Amino acid sequence: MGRKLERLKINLGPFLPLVVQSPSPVVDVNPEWRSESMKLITRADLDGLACAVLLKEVEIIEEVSYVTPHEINEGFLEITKSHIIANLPYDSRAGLWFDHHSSEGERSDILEDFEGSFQLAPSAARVIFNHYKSHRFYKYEYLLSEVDRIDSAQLTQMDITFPEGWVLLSYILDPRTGLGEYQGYGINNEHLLQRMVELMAEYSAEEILRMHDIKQRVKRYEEQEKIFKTMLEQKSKKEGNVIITDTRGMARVPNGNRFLIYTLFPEANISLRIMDGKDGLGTELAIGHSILNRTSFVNVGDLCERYGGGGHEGAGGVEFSHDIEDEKIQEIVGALKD
Ligand SMILES: [Mn+2]
Repeated sequence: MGRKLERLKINLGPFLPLVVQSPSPVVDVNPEWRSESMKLITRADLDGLACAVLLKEVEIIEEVSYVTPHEINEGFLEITKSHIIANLPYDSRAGLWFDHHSSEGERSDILEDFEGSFQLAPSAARVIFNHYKSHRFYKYEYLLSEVDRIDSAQLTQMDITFPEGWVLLSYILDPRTGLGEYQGYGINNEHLLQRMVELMAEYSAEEILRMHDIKQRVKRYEEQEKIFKTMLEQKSKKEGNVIITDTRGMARVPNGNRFLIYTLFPEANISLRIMDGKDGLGTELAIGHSILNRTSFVNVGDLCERYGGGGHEGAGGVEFSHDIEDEKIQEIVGALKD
């Protein structure tokens, strides 16, 4: 983050001078100030859904679509001034943009007077909350505090092994947990994401978890988690402070909670996952700081960049187009050691 970020942080856009000057923390931006309806593009995780819930309170949202950061960066999506992008990378064609990912703050192509807001907040939903300061958001205070905690991975061991409430819902919805690939649910994932926005505005997490379509997924999550845990135990070892999980050569690698590995090795502070590349070609590495033992000083993004990959301080990855030699892996493990 450089000077660019500082400027973005104080640039609240041309519509909010009153908010900035007001001594009161509660100023409702007139929700009717934008009369045309907007289309929201957001990420398919709990933060992205929370962005949709909040924006529906203050804007006229006629459609919500869920895309990946990659799809935005490719530039093939049709994006116009009537689109709002939330919890995803910047695109200058959009009418409004809300995000909190630090890598976006370093971009040099972001227009100074873009509409919306960028802050280094724990969640994109929090950025939207701070931007509109609407009294309509008050009923979501608990949801917001949980989304903040989940999106910035401020989780406890219990949140990982015995998740409840919004934490459990976040795992079930997160594409990284891999439940979406499973067929046979009453409603498909696309449909569920659309319905979740309405459910989150009306019901508590406990009430949503008691609904039939969600219960099916919780059951599936719990079954899958046992298989995933067994796989992790069989395929992982600890070298000093480093956890190494090697799933190369496995016909089918089970998916599951990406934080589970840190509960199995609470004394380690960083993990390295070695996998076969996509379509069985090459090798992929994924590296991440433990969220339960936050003592690693390794800048994972920088390390991955040295091998042709990327990421941010706490997590990153590298893809090799060939089978990687053990020597190179040992070199990387060496760099991860305290
Ligand atoms: Mn987010």
